Amino acid sequence: MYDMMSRRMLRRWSPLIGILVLCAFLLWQSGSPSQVQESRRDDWIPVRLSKDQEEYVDRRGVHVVVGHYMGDTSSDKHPPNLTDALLNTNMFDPKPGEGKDGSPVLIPPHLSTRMQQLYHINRFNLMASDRIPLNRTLPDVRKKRCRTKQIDITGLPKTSVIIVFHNEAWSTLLRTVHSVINRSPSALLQEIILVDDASTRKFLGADLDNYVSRLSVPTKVLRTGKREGLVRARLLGARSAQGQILTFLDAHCECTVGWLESLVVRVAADRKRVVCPVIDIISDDTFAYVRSFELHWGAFNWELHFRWYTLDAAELKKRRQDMTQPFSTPAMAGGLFAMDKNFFFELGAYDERMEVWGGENLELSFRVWQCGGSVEIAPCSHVGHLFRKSSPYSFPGGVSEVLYGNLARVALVWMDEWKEFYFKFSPEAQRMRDRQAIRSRLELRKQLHCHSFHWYLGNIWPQHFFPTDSRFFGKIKHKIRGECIEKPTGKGSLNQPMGPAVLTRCQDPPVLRQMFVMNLVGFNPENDKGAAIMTDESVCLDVPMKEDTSRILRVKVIACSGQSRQSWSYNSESGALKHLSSGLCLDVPEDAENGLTLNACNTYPSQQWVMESVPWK
Ligand code: UD2
Ligand code: MN
Repeated sequence: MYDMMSRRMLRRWSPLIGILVLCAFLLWQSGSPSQVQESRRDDWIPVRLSKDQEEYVDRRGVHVVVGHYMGDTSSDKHPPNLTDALLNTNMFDPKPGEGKDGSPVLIPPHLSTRMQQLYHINRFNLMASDRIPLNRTLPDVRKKRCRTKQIDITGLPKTSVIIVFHNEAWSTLLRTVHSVINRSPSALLQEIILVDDASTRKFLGADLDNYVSRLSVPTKVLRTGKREGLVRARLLGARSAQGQILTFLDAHCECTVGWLESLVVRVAADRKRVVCPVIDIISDDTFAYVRSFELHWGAFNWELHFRWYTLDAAELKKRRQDMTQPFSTPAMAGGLFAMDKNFFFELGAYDERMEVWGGENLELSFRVWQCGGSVEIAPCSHVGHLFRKSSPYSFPGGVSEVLYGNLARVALVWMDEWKEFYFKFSPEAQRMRDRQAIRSRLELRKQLHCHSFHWYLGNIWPQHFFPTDSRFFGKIKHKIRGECIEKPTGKGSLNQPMGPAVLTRCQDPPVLRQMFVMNLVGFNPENDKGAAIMTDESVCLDVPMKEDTSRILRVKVIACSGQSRQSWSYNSESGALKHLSSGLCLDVPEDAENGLTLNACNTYPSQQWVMESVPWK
């Protein structure tokens, strides 16, 4: 499905992805159910695996891949023996107690061939899903303080829950619906609106209509008629909603107790708030419910791919005072949020020219922040979402055209001069740039008197690693060798790029992996305040100091932390790059292939660097 997406990307990452997927598989195979349950604690940390993939790793090393893997596996194109008859059969066959309390489903070995065949239909373990009852129980995964803190729901407005889907499995779709009904206060639930985006599965027709007509909460199925994509499908749902608040969910979610109260109470108190739950993980292999880490917030990288980042030290300190308090996030994942209905429409709803999948989450995040609202995560609201490694459905118009067309729109309408930065380094988006009709969205932005993207970066995401006018942006070149510092391809425990800072041949035209950003304050040799040397994915040049200082100090690329050991200053006259906490200078050792080092500052050519600016707009 995502096959045309990005061969370039894939070629680079496929060995790594393969290994990690295999590890995940082997670990799941070897893990007993109790092990998986044990790991449902605060010790889950989100890590970035590759451009389009997120992964969670617990402290014992269990991997769960949870992002969008846009892969070109040949079986994607030729699913094994998936006949129309099979695709159109509802195989829901619940076994009492299966998946109880969010526990994993273990398929008996004699069914594994069948299980693997069915996996291709939705790109998750359909057989496992079909064995779990629609009203399976889930643990209360909230923090203790969330459980004891009662939310008074009297007088709170009602919400319409909107779920769009294209060819979703019966069991995942209806388990979403039942989890909403079972675990929401009925006083807050106006209705459930299912929007069928031109599904072709037979069981999603009259059978679904009949089924929902008997539910205890008013539930309707709207149908787009032709494939519209998730944006226009959600719009159809939103326009027909009766509730004062809109709550969106993907069609493969499971809500846990307290999820809705924590969202609604925040929107009710300030109608310009967009409130997201913490998104937990439903395993695509076992359907185990895995609690995720609460201390992350959403943003994006230089290529406008959504990313989770961990809270920095200052934020953490603030949060520690009350871990139940919602915290703001520069961007939302996109699928799960509550928002005042009138505010949604006043603000321009969604960009109707966005197709199928992708980009709408950033577009809405930018629009909300830049035009006077806010986006936050409510840590007492937990909803599980089934993350898949690849998308099971078609992308009419072409994967690349669809995704980069959507992202080009985001950049053109909201990112001001940073759109040039994006297009300069994203040829896929550049190709879509001139095809976008955006006049009405620009008019909307003007009418709403929205802030600039400069304001957004500075005020909403001060930790950002994008170039600005007051920052150096470009290559860091070794004067004598003529080579450039490059970001490592290895991944750290938080799955941001991590490894030694190495020198490689300077690329022209410039490439993102050789590009660094540094506040210009660091250029002043008189001013020893120093600055971080950052690059894409929020990583920085760092020197983990050793106790034994007689050992060689290697310079690494590690997640930016704001710590002093990531502070540098540059002397443009001598060419020295000084590491402030040690007072040592960046040097190239004999074994340069093992990475750069720190040494006592001297005037030798090996310590001379040229900061070579690259225009970014
Ligand atoms: C994430 C979001 C998703 C959306 C997407 C970017 C979460 C958990 N999920 O990807 O909501 O913001 O990023 O666009 O934050 N669908 C349609 N018609 C289509 C395509 C999809 O109705 O043409 C439905 C689909 O059945 C599902 C929902 O839209 O219910 C989201 O799609 P997804 O689950 O493939 O997206 P996901 O979770 O990978
Ligand atoms: Mn989804």
